[in-house]
Amino acid sequence: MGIVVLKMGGSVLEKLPEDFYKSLVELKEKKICDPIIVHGGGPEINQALKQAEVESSFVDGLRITTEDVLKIAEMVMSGSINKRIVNKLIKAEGIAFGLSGVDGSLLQAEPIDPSGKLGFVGKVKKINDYWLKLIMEQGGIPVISPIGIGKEGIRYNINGDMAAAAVASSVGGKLIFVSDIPGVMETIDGKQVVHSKLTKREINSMISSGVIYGGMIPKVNSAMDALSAGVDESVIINGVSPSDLKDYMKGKNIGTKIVM
Ligand code: X2W
Repeated sequence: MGIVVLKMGGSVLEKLPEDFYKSLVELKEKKICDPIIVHGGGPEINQALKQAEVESSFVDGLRITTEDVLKIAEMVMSGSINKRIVNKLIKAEGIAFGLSGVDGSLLQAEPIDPSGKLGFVGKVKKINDYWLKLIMEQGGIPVISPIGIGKEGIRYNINGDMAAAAVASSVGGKLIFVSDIPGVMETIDGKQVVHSKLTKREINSMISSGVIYGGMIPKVNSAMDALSAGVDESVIINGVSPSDLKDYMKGKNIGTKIVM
């Protein structure tokens, strides 16, 4: 049974139907795959920061993380979102374990920018995937919040896409970016088409021409990084359509595959 790491970003979380969680539980029970969830939470962190009147800004898609920002990011992702996903999986009659990268030193991190300009933004240095294997062997689905732990107990805010790519590289699984669109789309001769496969070169030219833009850029970049780090397959699929995940697992041509 192959491992599948699913990255669920903050903007898609509330849109995923109950059926999506049921499909995940079923795939695990039928031993079709072993899912691991890595989630984000950008929009909810924004909201909580606004409420707390804490300023934050982004550099190249990464949130500059002061001590105050880190506290709120951890509270929102490890405290609230993580437990909500676990709850949804349990409601779908699955076994789910929520853990942050701090628990069991799961995501060992270091500053992404040694100059310190980004504050407590981390990148994954090493993964203690022993815990993930233990949970999976006992029938559980691990749900990971991307807060990492470094030297002397310093915690780091890690971009969710990057954390998911690191987990997938470490456990040697497929990496699925769960989105609310069917994949990378383009209008050709007045018709919207979904690209079923894109190479690194094609992606770079689509970024330069503006076909791939905004939040899709970090996604495709993380997908490409994951491939370079040894992940066998990276794909963007639509989680809002209940059949897409199952169809993808059945080997149908679903979503956009990113290849070298
Ligand atoms: C992200 C973590 C959450 C995230 C942040 O603070 O927003 C950094 O930027 P999405 O919903 O997957 O975008 N961390 C360092 O990645 O959320």
